Amino acid sequence: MANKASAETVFEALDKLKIEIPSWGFANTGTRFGKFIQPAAATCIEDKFSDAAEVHRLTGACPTMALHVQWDLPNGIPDVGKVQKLSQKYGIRCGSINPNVFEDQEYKYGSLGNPDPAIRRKALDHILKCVAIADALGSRDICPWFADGSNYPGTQSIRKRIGWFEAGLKEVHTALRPGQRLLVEYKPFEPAFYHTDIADWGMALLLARTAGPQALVLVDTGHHYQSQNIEQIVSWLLHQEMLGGFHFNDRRYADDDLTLGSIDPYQVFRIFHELLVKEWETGIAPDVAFMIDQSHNLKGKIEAMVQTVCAAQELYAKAALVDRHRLAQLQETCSLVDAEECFRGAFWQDVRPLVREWRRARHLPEDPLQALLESGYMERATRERRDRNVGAVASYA
Ligand code: LRH
Ligand code: MN
Repeated sequence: MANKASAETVFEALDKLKIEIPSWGFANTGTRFGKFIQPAAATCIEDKFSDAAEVHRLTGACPTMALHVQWDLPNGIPDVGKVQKLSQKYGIRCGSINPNVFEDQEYKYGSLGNPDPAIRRKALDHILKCVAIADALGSRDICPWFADGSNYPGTQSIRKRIGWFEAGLKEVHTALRPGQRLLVEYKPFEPAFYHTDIADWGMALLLARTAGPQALVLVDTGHHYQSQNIEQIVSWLLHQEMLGGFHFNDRRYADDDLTLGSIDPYQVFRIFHELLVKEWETGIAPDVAFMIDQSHNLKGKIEAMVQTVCAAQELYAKAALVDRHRLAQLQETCSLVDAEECFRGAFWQDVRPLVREWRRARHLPEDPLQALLESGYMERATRERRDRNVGAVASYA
C-alpha cells in the first residue's frame, strides 16, 4: 500500500497537471495512403467541443482545447462569436491557436520562407489574423508550425529563407498583445524531404530569440530523429528559459502521431522529470504548456484521447514520485547504480491505485475508459454523426 507521503505527492501532482486537447484529434484524419472514416468522428467545431468536454468530464485534466484556424474558424474573425458560444456551452476554454500555412496551393514552395514576397505576405497576414483571433478568444499561445523546406539540393537558398523567416516572425512578434506567446515548432522533415527551414530546437530557439521576448520554442515529441535525446533538448531549453510548450504524442519511426506512452512511456517519464527537477531546484514551476498533438487513424478517437490523458496522468504521477533530494546526492557522488535505481524505481511504481484514489477524491470516474463505455456517449455520437461522415473518404491519387 502506498504510504501517505506518496499519496500526497501524487494528489498534488495530479491536481496541477493540465493537458490541452487538439480539436483535430477528434476529426477523421489519415495518412497519405488514405483515411478510414469513423461514423462517430467529429464533423464540425461543435462536435469537437462536445468531445473535449466529455474527455474533461472523465479525466478532470483538460479544461482547454487547441484550435486549428483553417479547420475550426474557416472564416477567421467572423467565426469568433460562434466559437465563444460553444466554449461557454461546453465549459471548455479556447486554448492555443494554430495557424495553417501548409495546405493552400500557394504554399507549394513555402509560406514565410517562400521566394515570392506576395506569398510570404499571404502567410504573414494569416498568422497576424491568428494573433487577433487569439486575442478575441482570450487564448495566450499562437503556435505556428511551418512545413517549409525543399526536396532537392540546390533548389532553394537556405540562407535567404532564414532571413525571410527572421523578418516574418519579427513582424508577428510586434503584433503580439501583452501576455501572448509565440511558440515556434520545429520538425526535422516531412513534408519536405531535403531541408526543412525550422528543422531542430536550435533553429527554433534562434528564430524565437530574434523575433522577441514573447517567442519561445514548442517541442513536438514526434519531431526528432530516432537517436536524439529529447529530455536533453528539454533541459537545454529550460536552462535557456526558452521552453514554451509540448505537443505530446508517441512514435516508433517518425512523426507517427501515436498515442502518448503507447511506444516509449519511459521517454515521457524522463521529460516530465526534467520539468519537475527544475521546479524542485528553483521552487518555481516552469511555465510550459502541455498539449497533445495526435491523429487517431485507427483507434476510436474519443477512447484514444481518454487513454492519452490517463497515460499522461500516470506518467506524471510516477515522475512526481522520484526522490529528487536523494537522487541529487547520488548524482553528486556518481553512485551510478543507486542513482539509476532511485530514478527508474519511481517509473516501475504502479501508481494506478493512487491515481484511482485521486479520481475518487475529486469525484471523477475511477476508470475513465470504462465510464466512457457506460456513458453511451459514443453510441449517441455515432447516431448523430454517421450520415455526416458517410462519403468523407479521400483517395491518395
Ligand atoms: C505538424 C504538426 C503541427 C500541427 C499538425 C497537425 O506535424 O505537429 O503541430 O499543426 O501536426
Ligand atoms: Mn505538432
